[in-house]
Amino acid sequence: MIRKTLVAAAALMVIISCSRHQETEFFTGRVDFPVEPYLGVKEAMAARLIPHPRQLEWQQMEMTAFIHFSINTFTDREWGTGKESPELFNPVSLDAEQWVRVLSEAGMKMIIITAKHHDGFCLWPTRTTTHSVASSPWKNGQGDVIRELRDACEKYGMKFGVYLSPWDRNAECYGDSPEYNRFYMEQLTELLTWYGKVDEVWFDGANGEGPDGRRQEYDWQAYYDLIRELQPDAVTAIMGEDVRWVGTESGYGRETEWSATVMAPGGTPESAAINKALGIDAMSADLGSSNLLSKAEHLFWYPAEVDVSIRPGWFWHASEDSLVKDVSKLADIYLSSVGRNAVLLLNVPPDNRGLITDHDIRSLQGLRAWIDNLYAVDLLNGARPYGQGTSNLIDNDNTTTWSPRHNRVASFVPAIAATFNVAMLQEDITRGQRVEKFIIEALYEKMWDTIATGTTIGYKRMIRFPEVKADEIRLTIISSRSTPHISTFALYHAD
Ligand code: FUL
Repeated sequence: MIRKTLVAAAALMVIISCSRHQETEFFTGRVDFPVEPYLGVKEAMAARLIPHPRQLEWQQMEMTAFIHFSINTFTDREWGTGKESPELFNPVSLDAEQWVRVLSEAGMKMIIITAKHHDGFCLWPTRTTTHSVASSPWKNGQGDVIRELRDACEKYGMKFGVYLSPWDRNAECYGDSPEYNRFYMEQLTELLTWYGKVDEVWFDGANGEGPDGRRQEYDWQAYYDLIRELQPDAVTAIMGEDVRWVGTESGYGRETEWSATVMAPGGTPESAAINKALGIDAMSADLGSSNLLSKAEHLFWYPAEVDVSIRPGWFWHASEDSLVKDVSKLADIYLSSVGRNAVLLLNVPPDNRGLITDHDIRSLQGLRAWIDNLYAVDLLNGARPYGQGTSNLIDNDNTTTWSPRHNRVASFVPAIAATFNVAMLQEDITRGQRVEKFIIEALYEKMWDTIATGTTIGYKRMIRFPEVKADEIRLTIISSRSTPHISTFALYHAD
C-alpha cells in the first residue's frame, strides 16, 4: 500500500514536471520510461520523442528509389545461388546517368543500389573476393557500377545509398561467424570510404544457411558502430537502427502508423528480447498504441519505409516488361506510403543492357505528372483556422502551424470554391508525433457531413474520398498525446 502511494506520488510529480517542461524538453531517438509509471506519464513522454536529425532529413525526402541490378539481371532469377560465373555480367550499354535522370525526373531524392545481393556478386572491384565486376567481361573487368552511379548522383544532386546483403551464398567463410563478420565489415568499409557520402545503408533481413549448414551470427552492433564512425549521417535501414521495414512489400503501409514505436530497432539480441517480450515484429498491425505503451519500458523513433517494386520481381525479367505497374497503381501506392507516414522506396530495375526500359519510364513519367497535378492547387491555400475554438489556437510561426490547446476544433473556408477528394495533414514532428484520432467535416448547403476520419498523422497523412464541394471545412483532433502541432492542412483534387 505504502509502495503504491509512493509510486502514485512520484508519478504525479513526473506529470507535473512533464507538463511544466512540456514544450521545452524532448527526447531524441529513444526514451526510457521510469519504472512503473502511469500511462499518462508515458504518453506525455511519448509526445516529446522526436527524430534524430538524420531521420528527419530522411523522412523529408518522401520518395526514394531502389535499384536491383546484378548477376540475376542476366540469369532471369530473383535469388542467385552464388555459383554463377562473373562472365555472365556484361551490361554493354550501362548508363548510370540515364538511371539518375529518369529517377530524378520522377521525383526520387535518393537511389539505393544492390552493391551485393544474396548471390555475393559485387558491383564494385572489391579487394575481398574475385566474385565481382573485376572478373567480368564488362569494360574488360575495369568497370565499377558503384563509382558510375555515385558520380551520376553527384551530378544530379541525388542522394546515394547501398544495399549490402548480409546473406552471401558465394563467400566461403559464410557461416564461420567471426571470419565472415570481418569479411563483411571490410566490404562495408570499402563502400563507405571509396565513394564519398553515403546516405543510407540497407540491411536485408534474409539469413540463409551457410554452405555446410552452419548458421551465420551477424555482429550487428559492430556493423552499426562502423557505419557511425565512417558515415555518421547515413541512416541504417531494415535490420538497421534508424529506418523500419513497414512489414509488407506491396506498397501499402498501415493506416495507423506510429514513428514513435515500442518496436526496438535493429538486429541486436537486446532488441530481439524487447520485441519478443512485447510479442511484436515488423509485421504486427499495432506498433505504437497506448495499450502497447502501457506494457513497454522504452519507446523509439523508428519510422517506416515502404519498399515495393515497379514490377512483380525485384530484378529485371524480359517476361515482366508488360507487367510494369501503371500510373493509377503507382498513385495509389504513393497515397498509401507517403500518405501514410512512410517514405516510399520504389524499385526500378535496369535491364540486361544496363538501362531502365521505356515501360518503366512511361509509368514513372505518369506518376510524376499525377503528383504535380495533385499538388498544383491547395484549395485551402494557407487559410487560417477560425471560428469555434480559435481563441484557443496558438500560432507558433504565424504561417501554417497551429496548436489547438483545449477545444481541438478548427474551421477553414476554402480559398477557392472547387471540388476536392484528397485531404493532407502534417504534424510538426520536430515536436513529436501526437495525434491519435481526427475527423474532417464539410459544410455544404448548410449541412455538415463527415468526409474523412483517421487515426495517426505523423510526418504526412493523406486521405482520399469521393469528390466534395464545401463552403466550410472543420478539422477536429479527437484525441492526441499532449497538444497537437499541425503544420499543414490542405485539400487537393486528385485525378
Ligand atoms: C528481400 C530480398 O530477399 C529480395 O530479393 C529483395 O532484395 C528485397 C528488397 O528484400 O528480403
